[in-house]
Amino acid sequence: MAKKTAPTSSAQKATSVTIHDQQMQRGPGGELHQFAEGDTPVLTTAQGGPVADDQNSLRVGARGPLVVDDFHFREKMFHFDHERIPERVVHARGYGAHGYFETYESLAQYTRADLFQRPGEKTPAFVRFSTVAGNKGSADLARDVRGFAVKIYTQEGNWDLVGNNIPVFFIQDAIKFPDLIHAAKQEPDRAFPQAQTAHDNFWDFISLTPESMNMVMWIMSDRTIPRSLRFMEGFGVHTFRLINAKDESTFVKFHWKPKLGLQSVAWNEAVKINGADPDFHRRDLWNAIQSGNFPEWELQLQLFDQEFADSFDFDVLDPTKIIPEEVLKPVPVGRLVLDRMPDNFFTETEQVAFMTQNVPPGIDFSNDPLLQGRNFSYLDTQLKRLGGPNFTHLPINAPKCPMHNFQQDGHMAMRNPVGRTNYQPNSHGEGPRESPTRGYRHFPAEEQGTKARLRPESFADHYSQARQFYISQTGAEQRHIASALTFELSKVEMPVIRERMVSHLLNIDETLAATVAQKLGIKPMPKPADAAMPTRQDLDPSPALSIAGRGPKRFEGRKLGILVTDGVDAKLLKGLTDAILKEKGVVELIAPKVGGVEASDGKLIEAQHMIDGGPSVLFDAVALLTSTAGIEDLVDEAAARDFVADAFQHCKFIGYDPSATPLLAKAGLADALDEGLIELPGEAGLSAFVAELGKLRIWGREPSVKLGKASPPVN
Ligand code: HDE
Repeated sequence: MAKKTAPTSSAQKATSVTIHDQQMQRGPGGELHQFAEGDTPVLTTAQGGPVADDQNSLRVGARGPLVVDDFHFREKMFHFDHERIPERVVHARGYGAHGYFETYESLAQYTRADLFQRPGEKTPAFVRFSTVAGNKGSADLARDVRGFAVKIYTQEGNWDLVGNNIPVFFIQDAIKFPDLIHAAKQEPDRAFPQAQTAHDNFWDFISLTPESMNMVMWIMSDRTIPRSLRFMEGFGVHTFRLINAKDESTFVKFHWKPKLGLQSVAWNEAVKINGADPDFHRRDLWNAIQSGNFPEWELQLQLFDQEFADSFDFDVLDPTKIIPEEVLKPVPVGRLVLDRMPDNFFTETEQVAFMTQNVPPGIDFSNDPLLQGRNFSYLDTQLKRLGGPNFTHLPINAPKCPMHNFQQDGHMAMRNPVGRTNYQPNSHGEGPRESPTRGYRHFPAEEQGTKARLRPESFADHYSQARQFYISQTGAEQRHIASALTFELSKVEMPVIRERMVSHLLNIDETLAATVAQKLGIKPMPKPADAAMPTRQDLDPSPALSIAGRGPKRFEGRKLGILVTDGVDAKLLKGLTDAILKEKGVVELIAPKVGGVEASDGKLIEAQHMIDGGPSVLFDAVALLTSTAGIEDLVDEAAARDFVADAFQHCKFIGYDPSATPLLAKAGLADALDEGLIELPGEAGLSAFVAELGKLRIWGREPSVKLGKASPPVN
């Protein structure tokens, strides 16, 4: 038996690796693999040639020039030089996961879409969440709309529902999209700010675009700073059509409702999370799925006919409007479960190509001008990003149902029709043919009118739903909107833009306008903006629009951070950990040293974070399980004080062992009498604490801690 030689180390001169027959094994496809050592496969070039030395380039003499014979070096470098593809022009930063969609009951009455026919059927899906404005490397907790793009691989073709976590949009006509995005992204001369709308260009465009006012209320609310991608709603935004086997149409709006409820962070917290963990959202999704806690959303449909559309307060084709859930109740029809992370981020999440025009038979478009414009745009963007027309050959984009057509060739063609016939009709009777019965049939809508550049009058009310959104929020949520507006506009240099925004706010809510104006120092109050239509005062609040109203009321899927020191009461720590796990929550320990602490029973307990690296912003609630001896070292640590002070100002529940009192005092909380500060030892303390955690936050505390200078007065 021949001996093999170990591969060279970087320090060594090149020596050859002997490949013996017995080191070759067959892979699943029958292909031969060479093995260098044990199970280690032999490194090869892209051509499959085995590589002897990947540490040293080929040269003449030890200190001589490199030579062009080195095809391995040339190929490796060539490939590296071409690793980047253009990032998405919008939604560049994103994170995806695989899963499935499961249908509850047959929807045959409304749609012939194959995935909705059979109860309990599971259809594979891929979801990509994203921010909009930031570049690929920007931080996760930017104040921004989140993309919620779902690709469902149905048996009759891929369905892409390319939605957002907000059900309305900024503009009514796709022709304004390039302007909106130019204004939102970094300003072109200075290339900042990154992933922020807090700058002149954005608010200049917005203040000159009254149709965006409803969306402005949504983006200034906590919806744009979600705690987790798992705690967000998703919306198809536009009105679509469902078409049944009799070619009858029902209008539909698509909603994804998170099983774990809605939750957002405080703005001051978002800013700190971006520093402490810029990958906060992707890490959270990764950890949840890898630990078997699969996030889940229910698909709910708002279904309506032409009669409802004609009688509704607003035009259902206007994407700056919602149909309140209290007016038209969404019907649950299935669930989306994410249960597998991609094997490779680039291959799947980066190369996935969503296109609004990907609809299977049974789902059709409405005349929403934004949707129609999108149907035109997405194909172009994929060509630019993925470099050729064959991006549907990539496994992440390829349908998972049989497919046949005569499209051929082009860059990177990975499959071509086989045989002589690559056209139809043909005399050979070969190849696929169209099917009028099974094929996609567009809804035969009657259309007529004069060709012109128009905006319908029915799109003219820009303030009524903005007001409705605002009055549907809790007091805390309203304060957050005022703070967000004040913060963003405080970054705007041109006073005229700030004043113009206040003029718009006057058409939405006078108190809101007055609060923002006062905080910005605007005097005297400007006049309300000219409005094409007066703001309706008769729209009822819609409780479904409040995040607080949609909280989970339980701690499931949330994270408790426990600050521990040497001497931590082992029984208390175990009791608390068990109670949280029972609630299906997660516990992470923060200690002065990441190596851990010695508990009261002498056992070593490892921590996940060192105090500097595990600030309380990373957790939904915190507990301080210290000992009298252990607390001494912590009291003077700025990171420990911030841990407690931040948890308090971000309105989190804080459970504490009495030995932590000096630290509470250092954080300025000695006299804080608050239902959210709970002393822990004893069964009663523990269960009271865990029971309270389901409330997630005590927003009522906020006015007393005054988050940042921009906080408006409590009203
Ligand atoms: Fe997009 N949008 N969009 N958009 N959009 C893109 O396609 C566009 C709009 C949305 O995770 C691009 O592949 C136009 C609304 C998501 O890969 C591009 C208009 C909504 C994603 C594009 C809109 C969205 C995109 C850029 C105005 C919510 C990320 C990269 C009519 C309903 C998908 C790409 C992913 C991506 C065009 C407006 C959602 C350029 C022209 C409204 C979630 O084609």
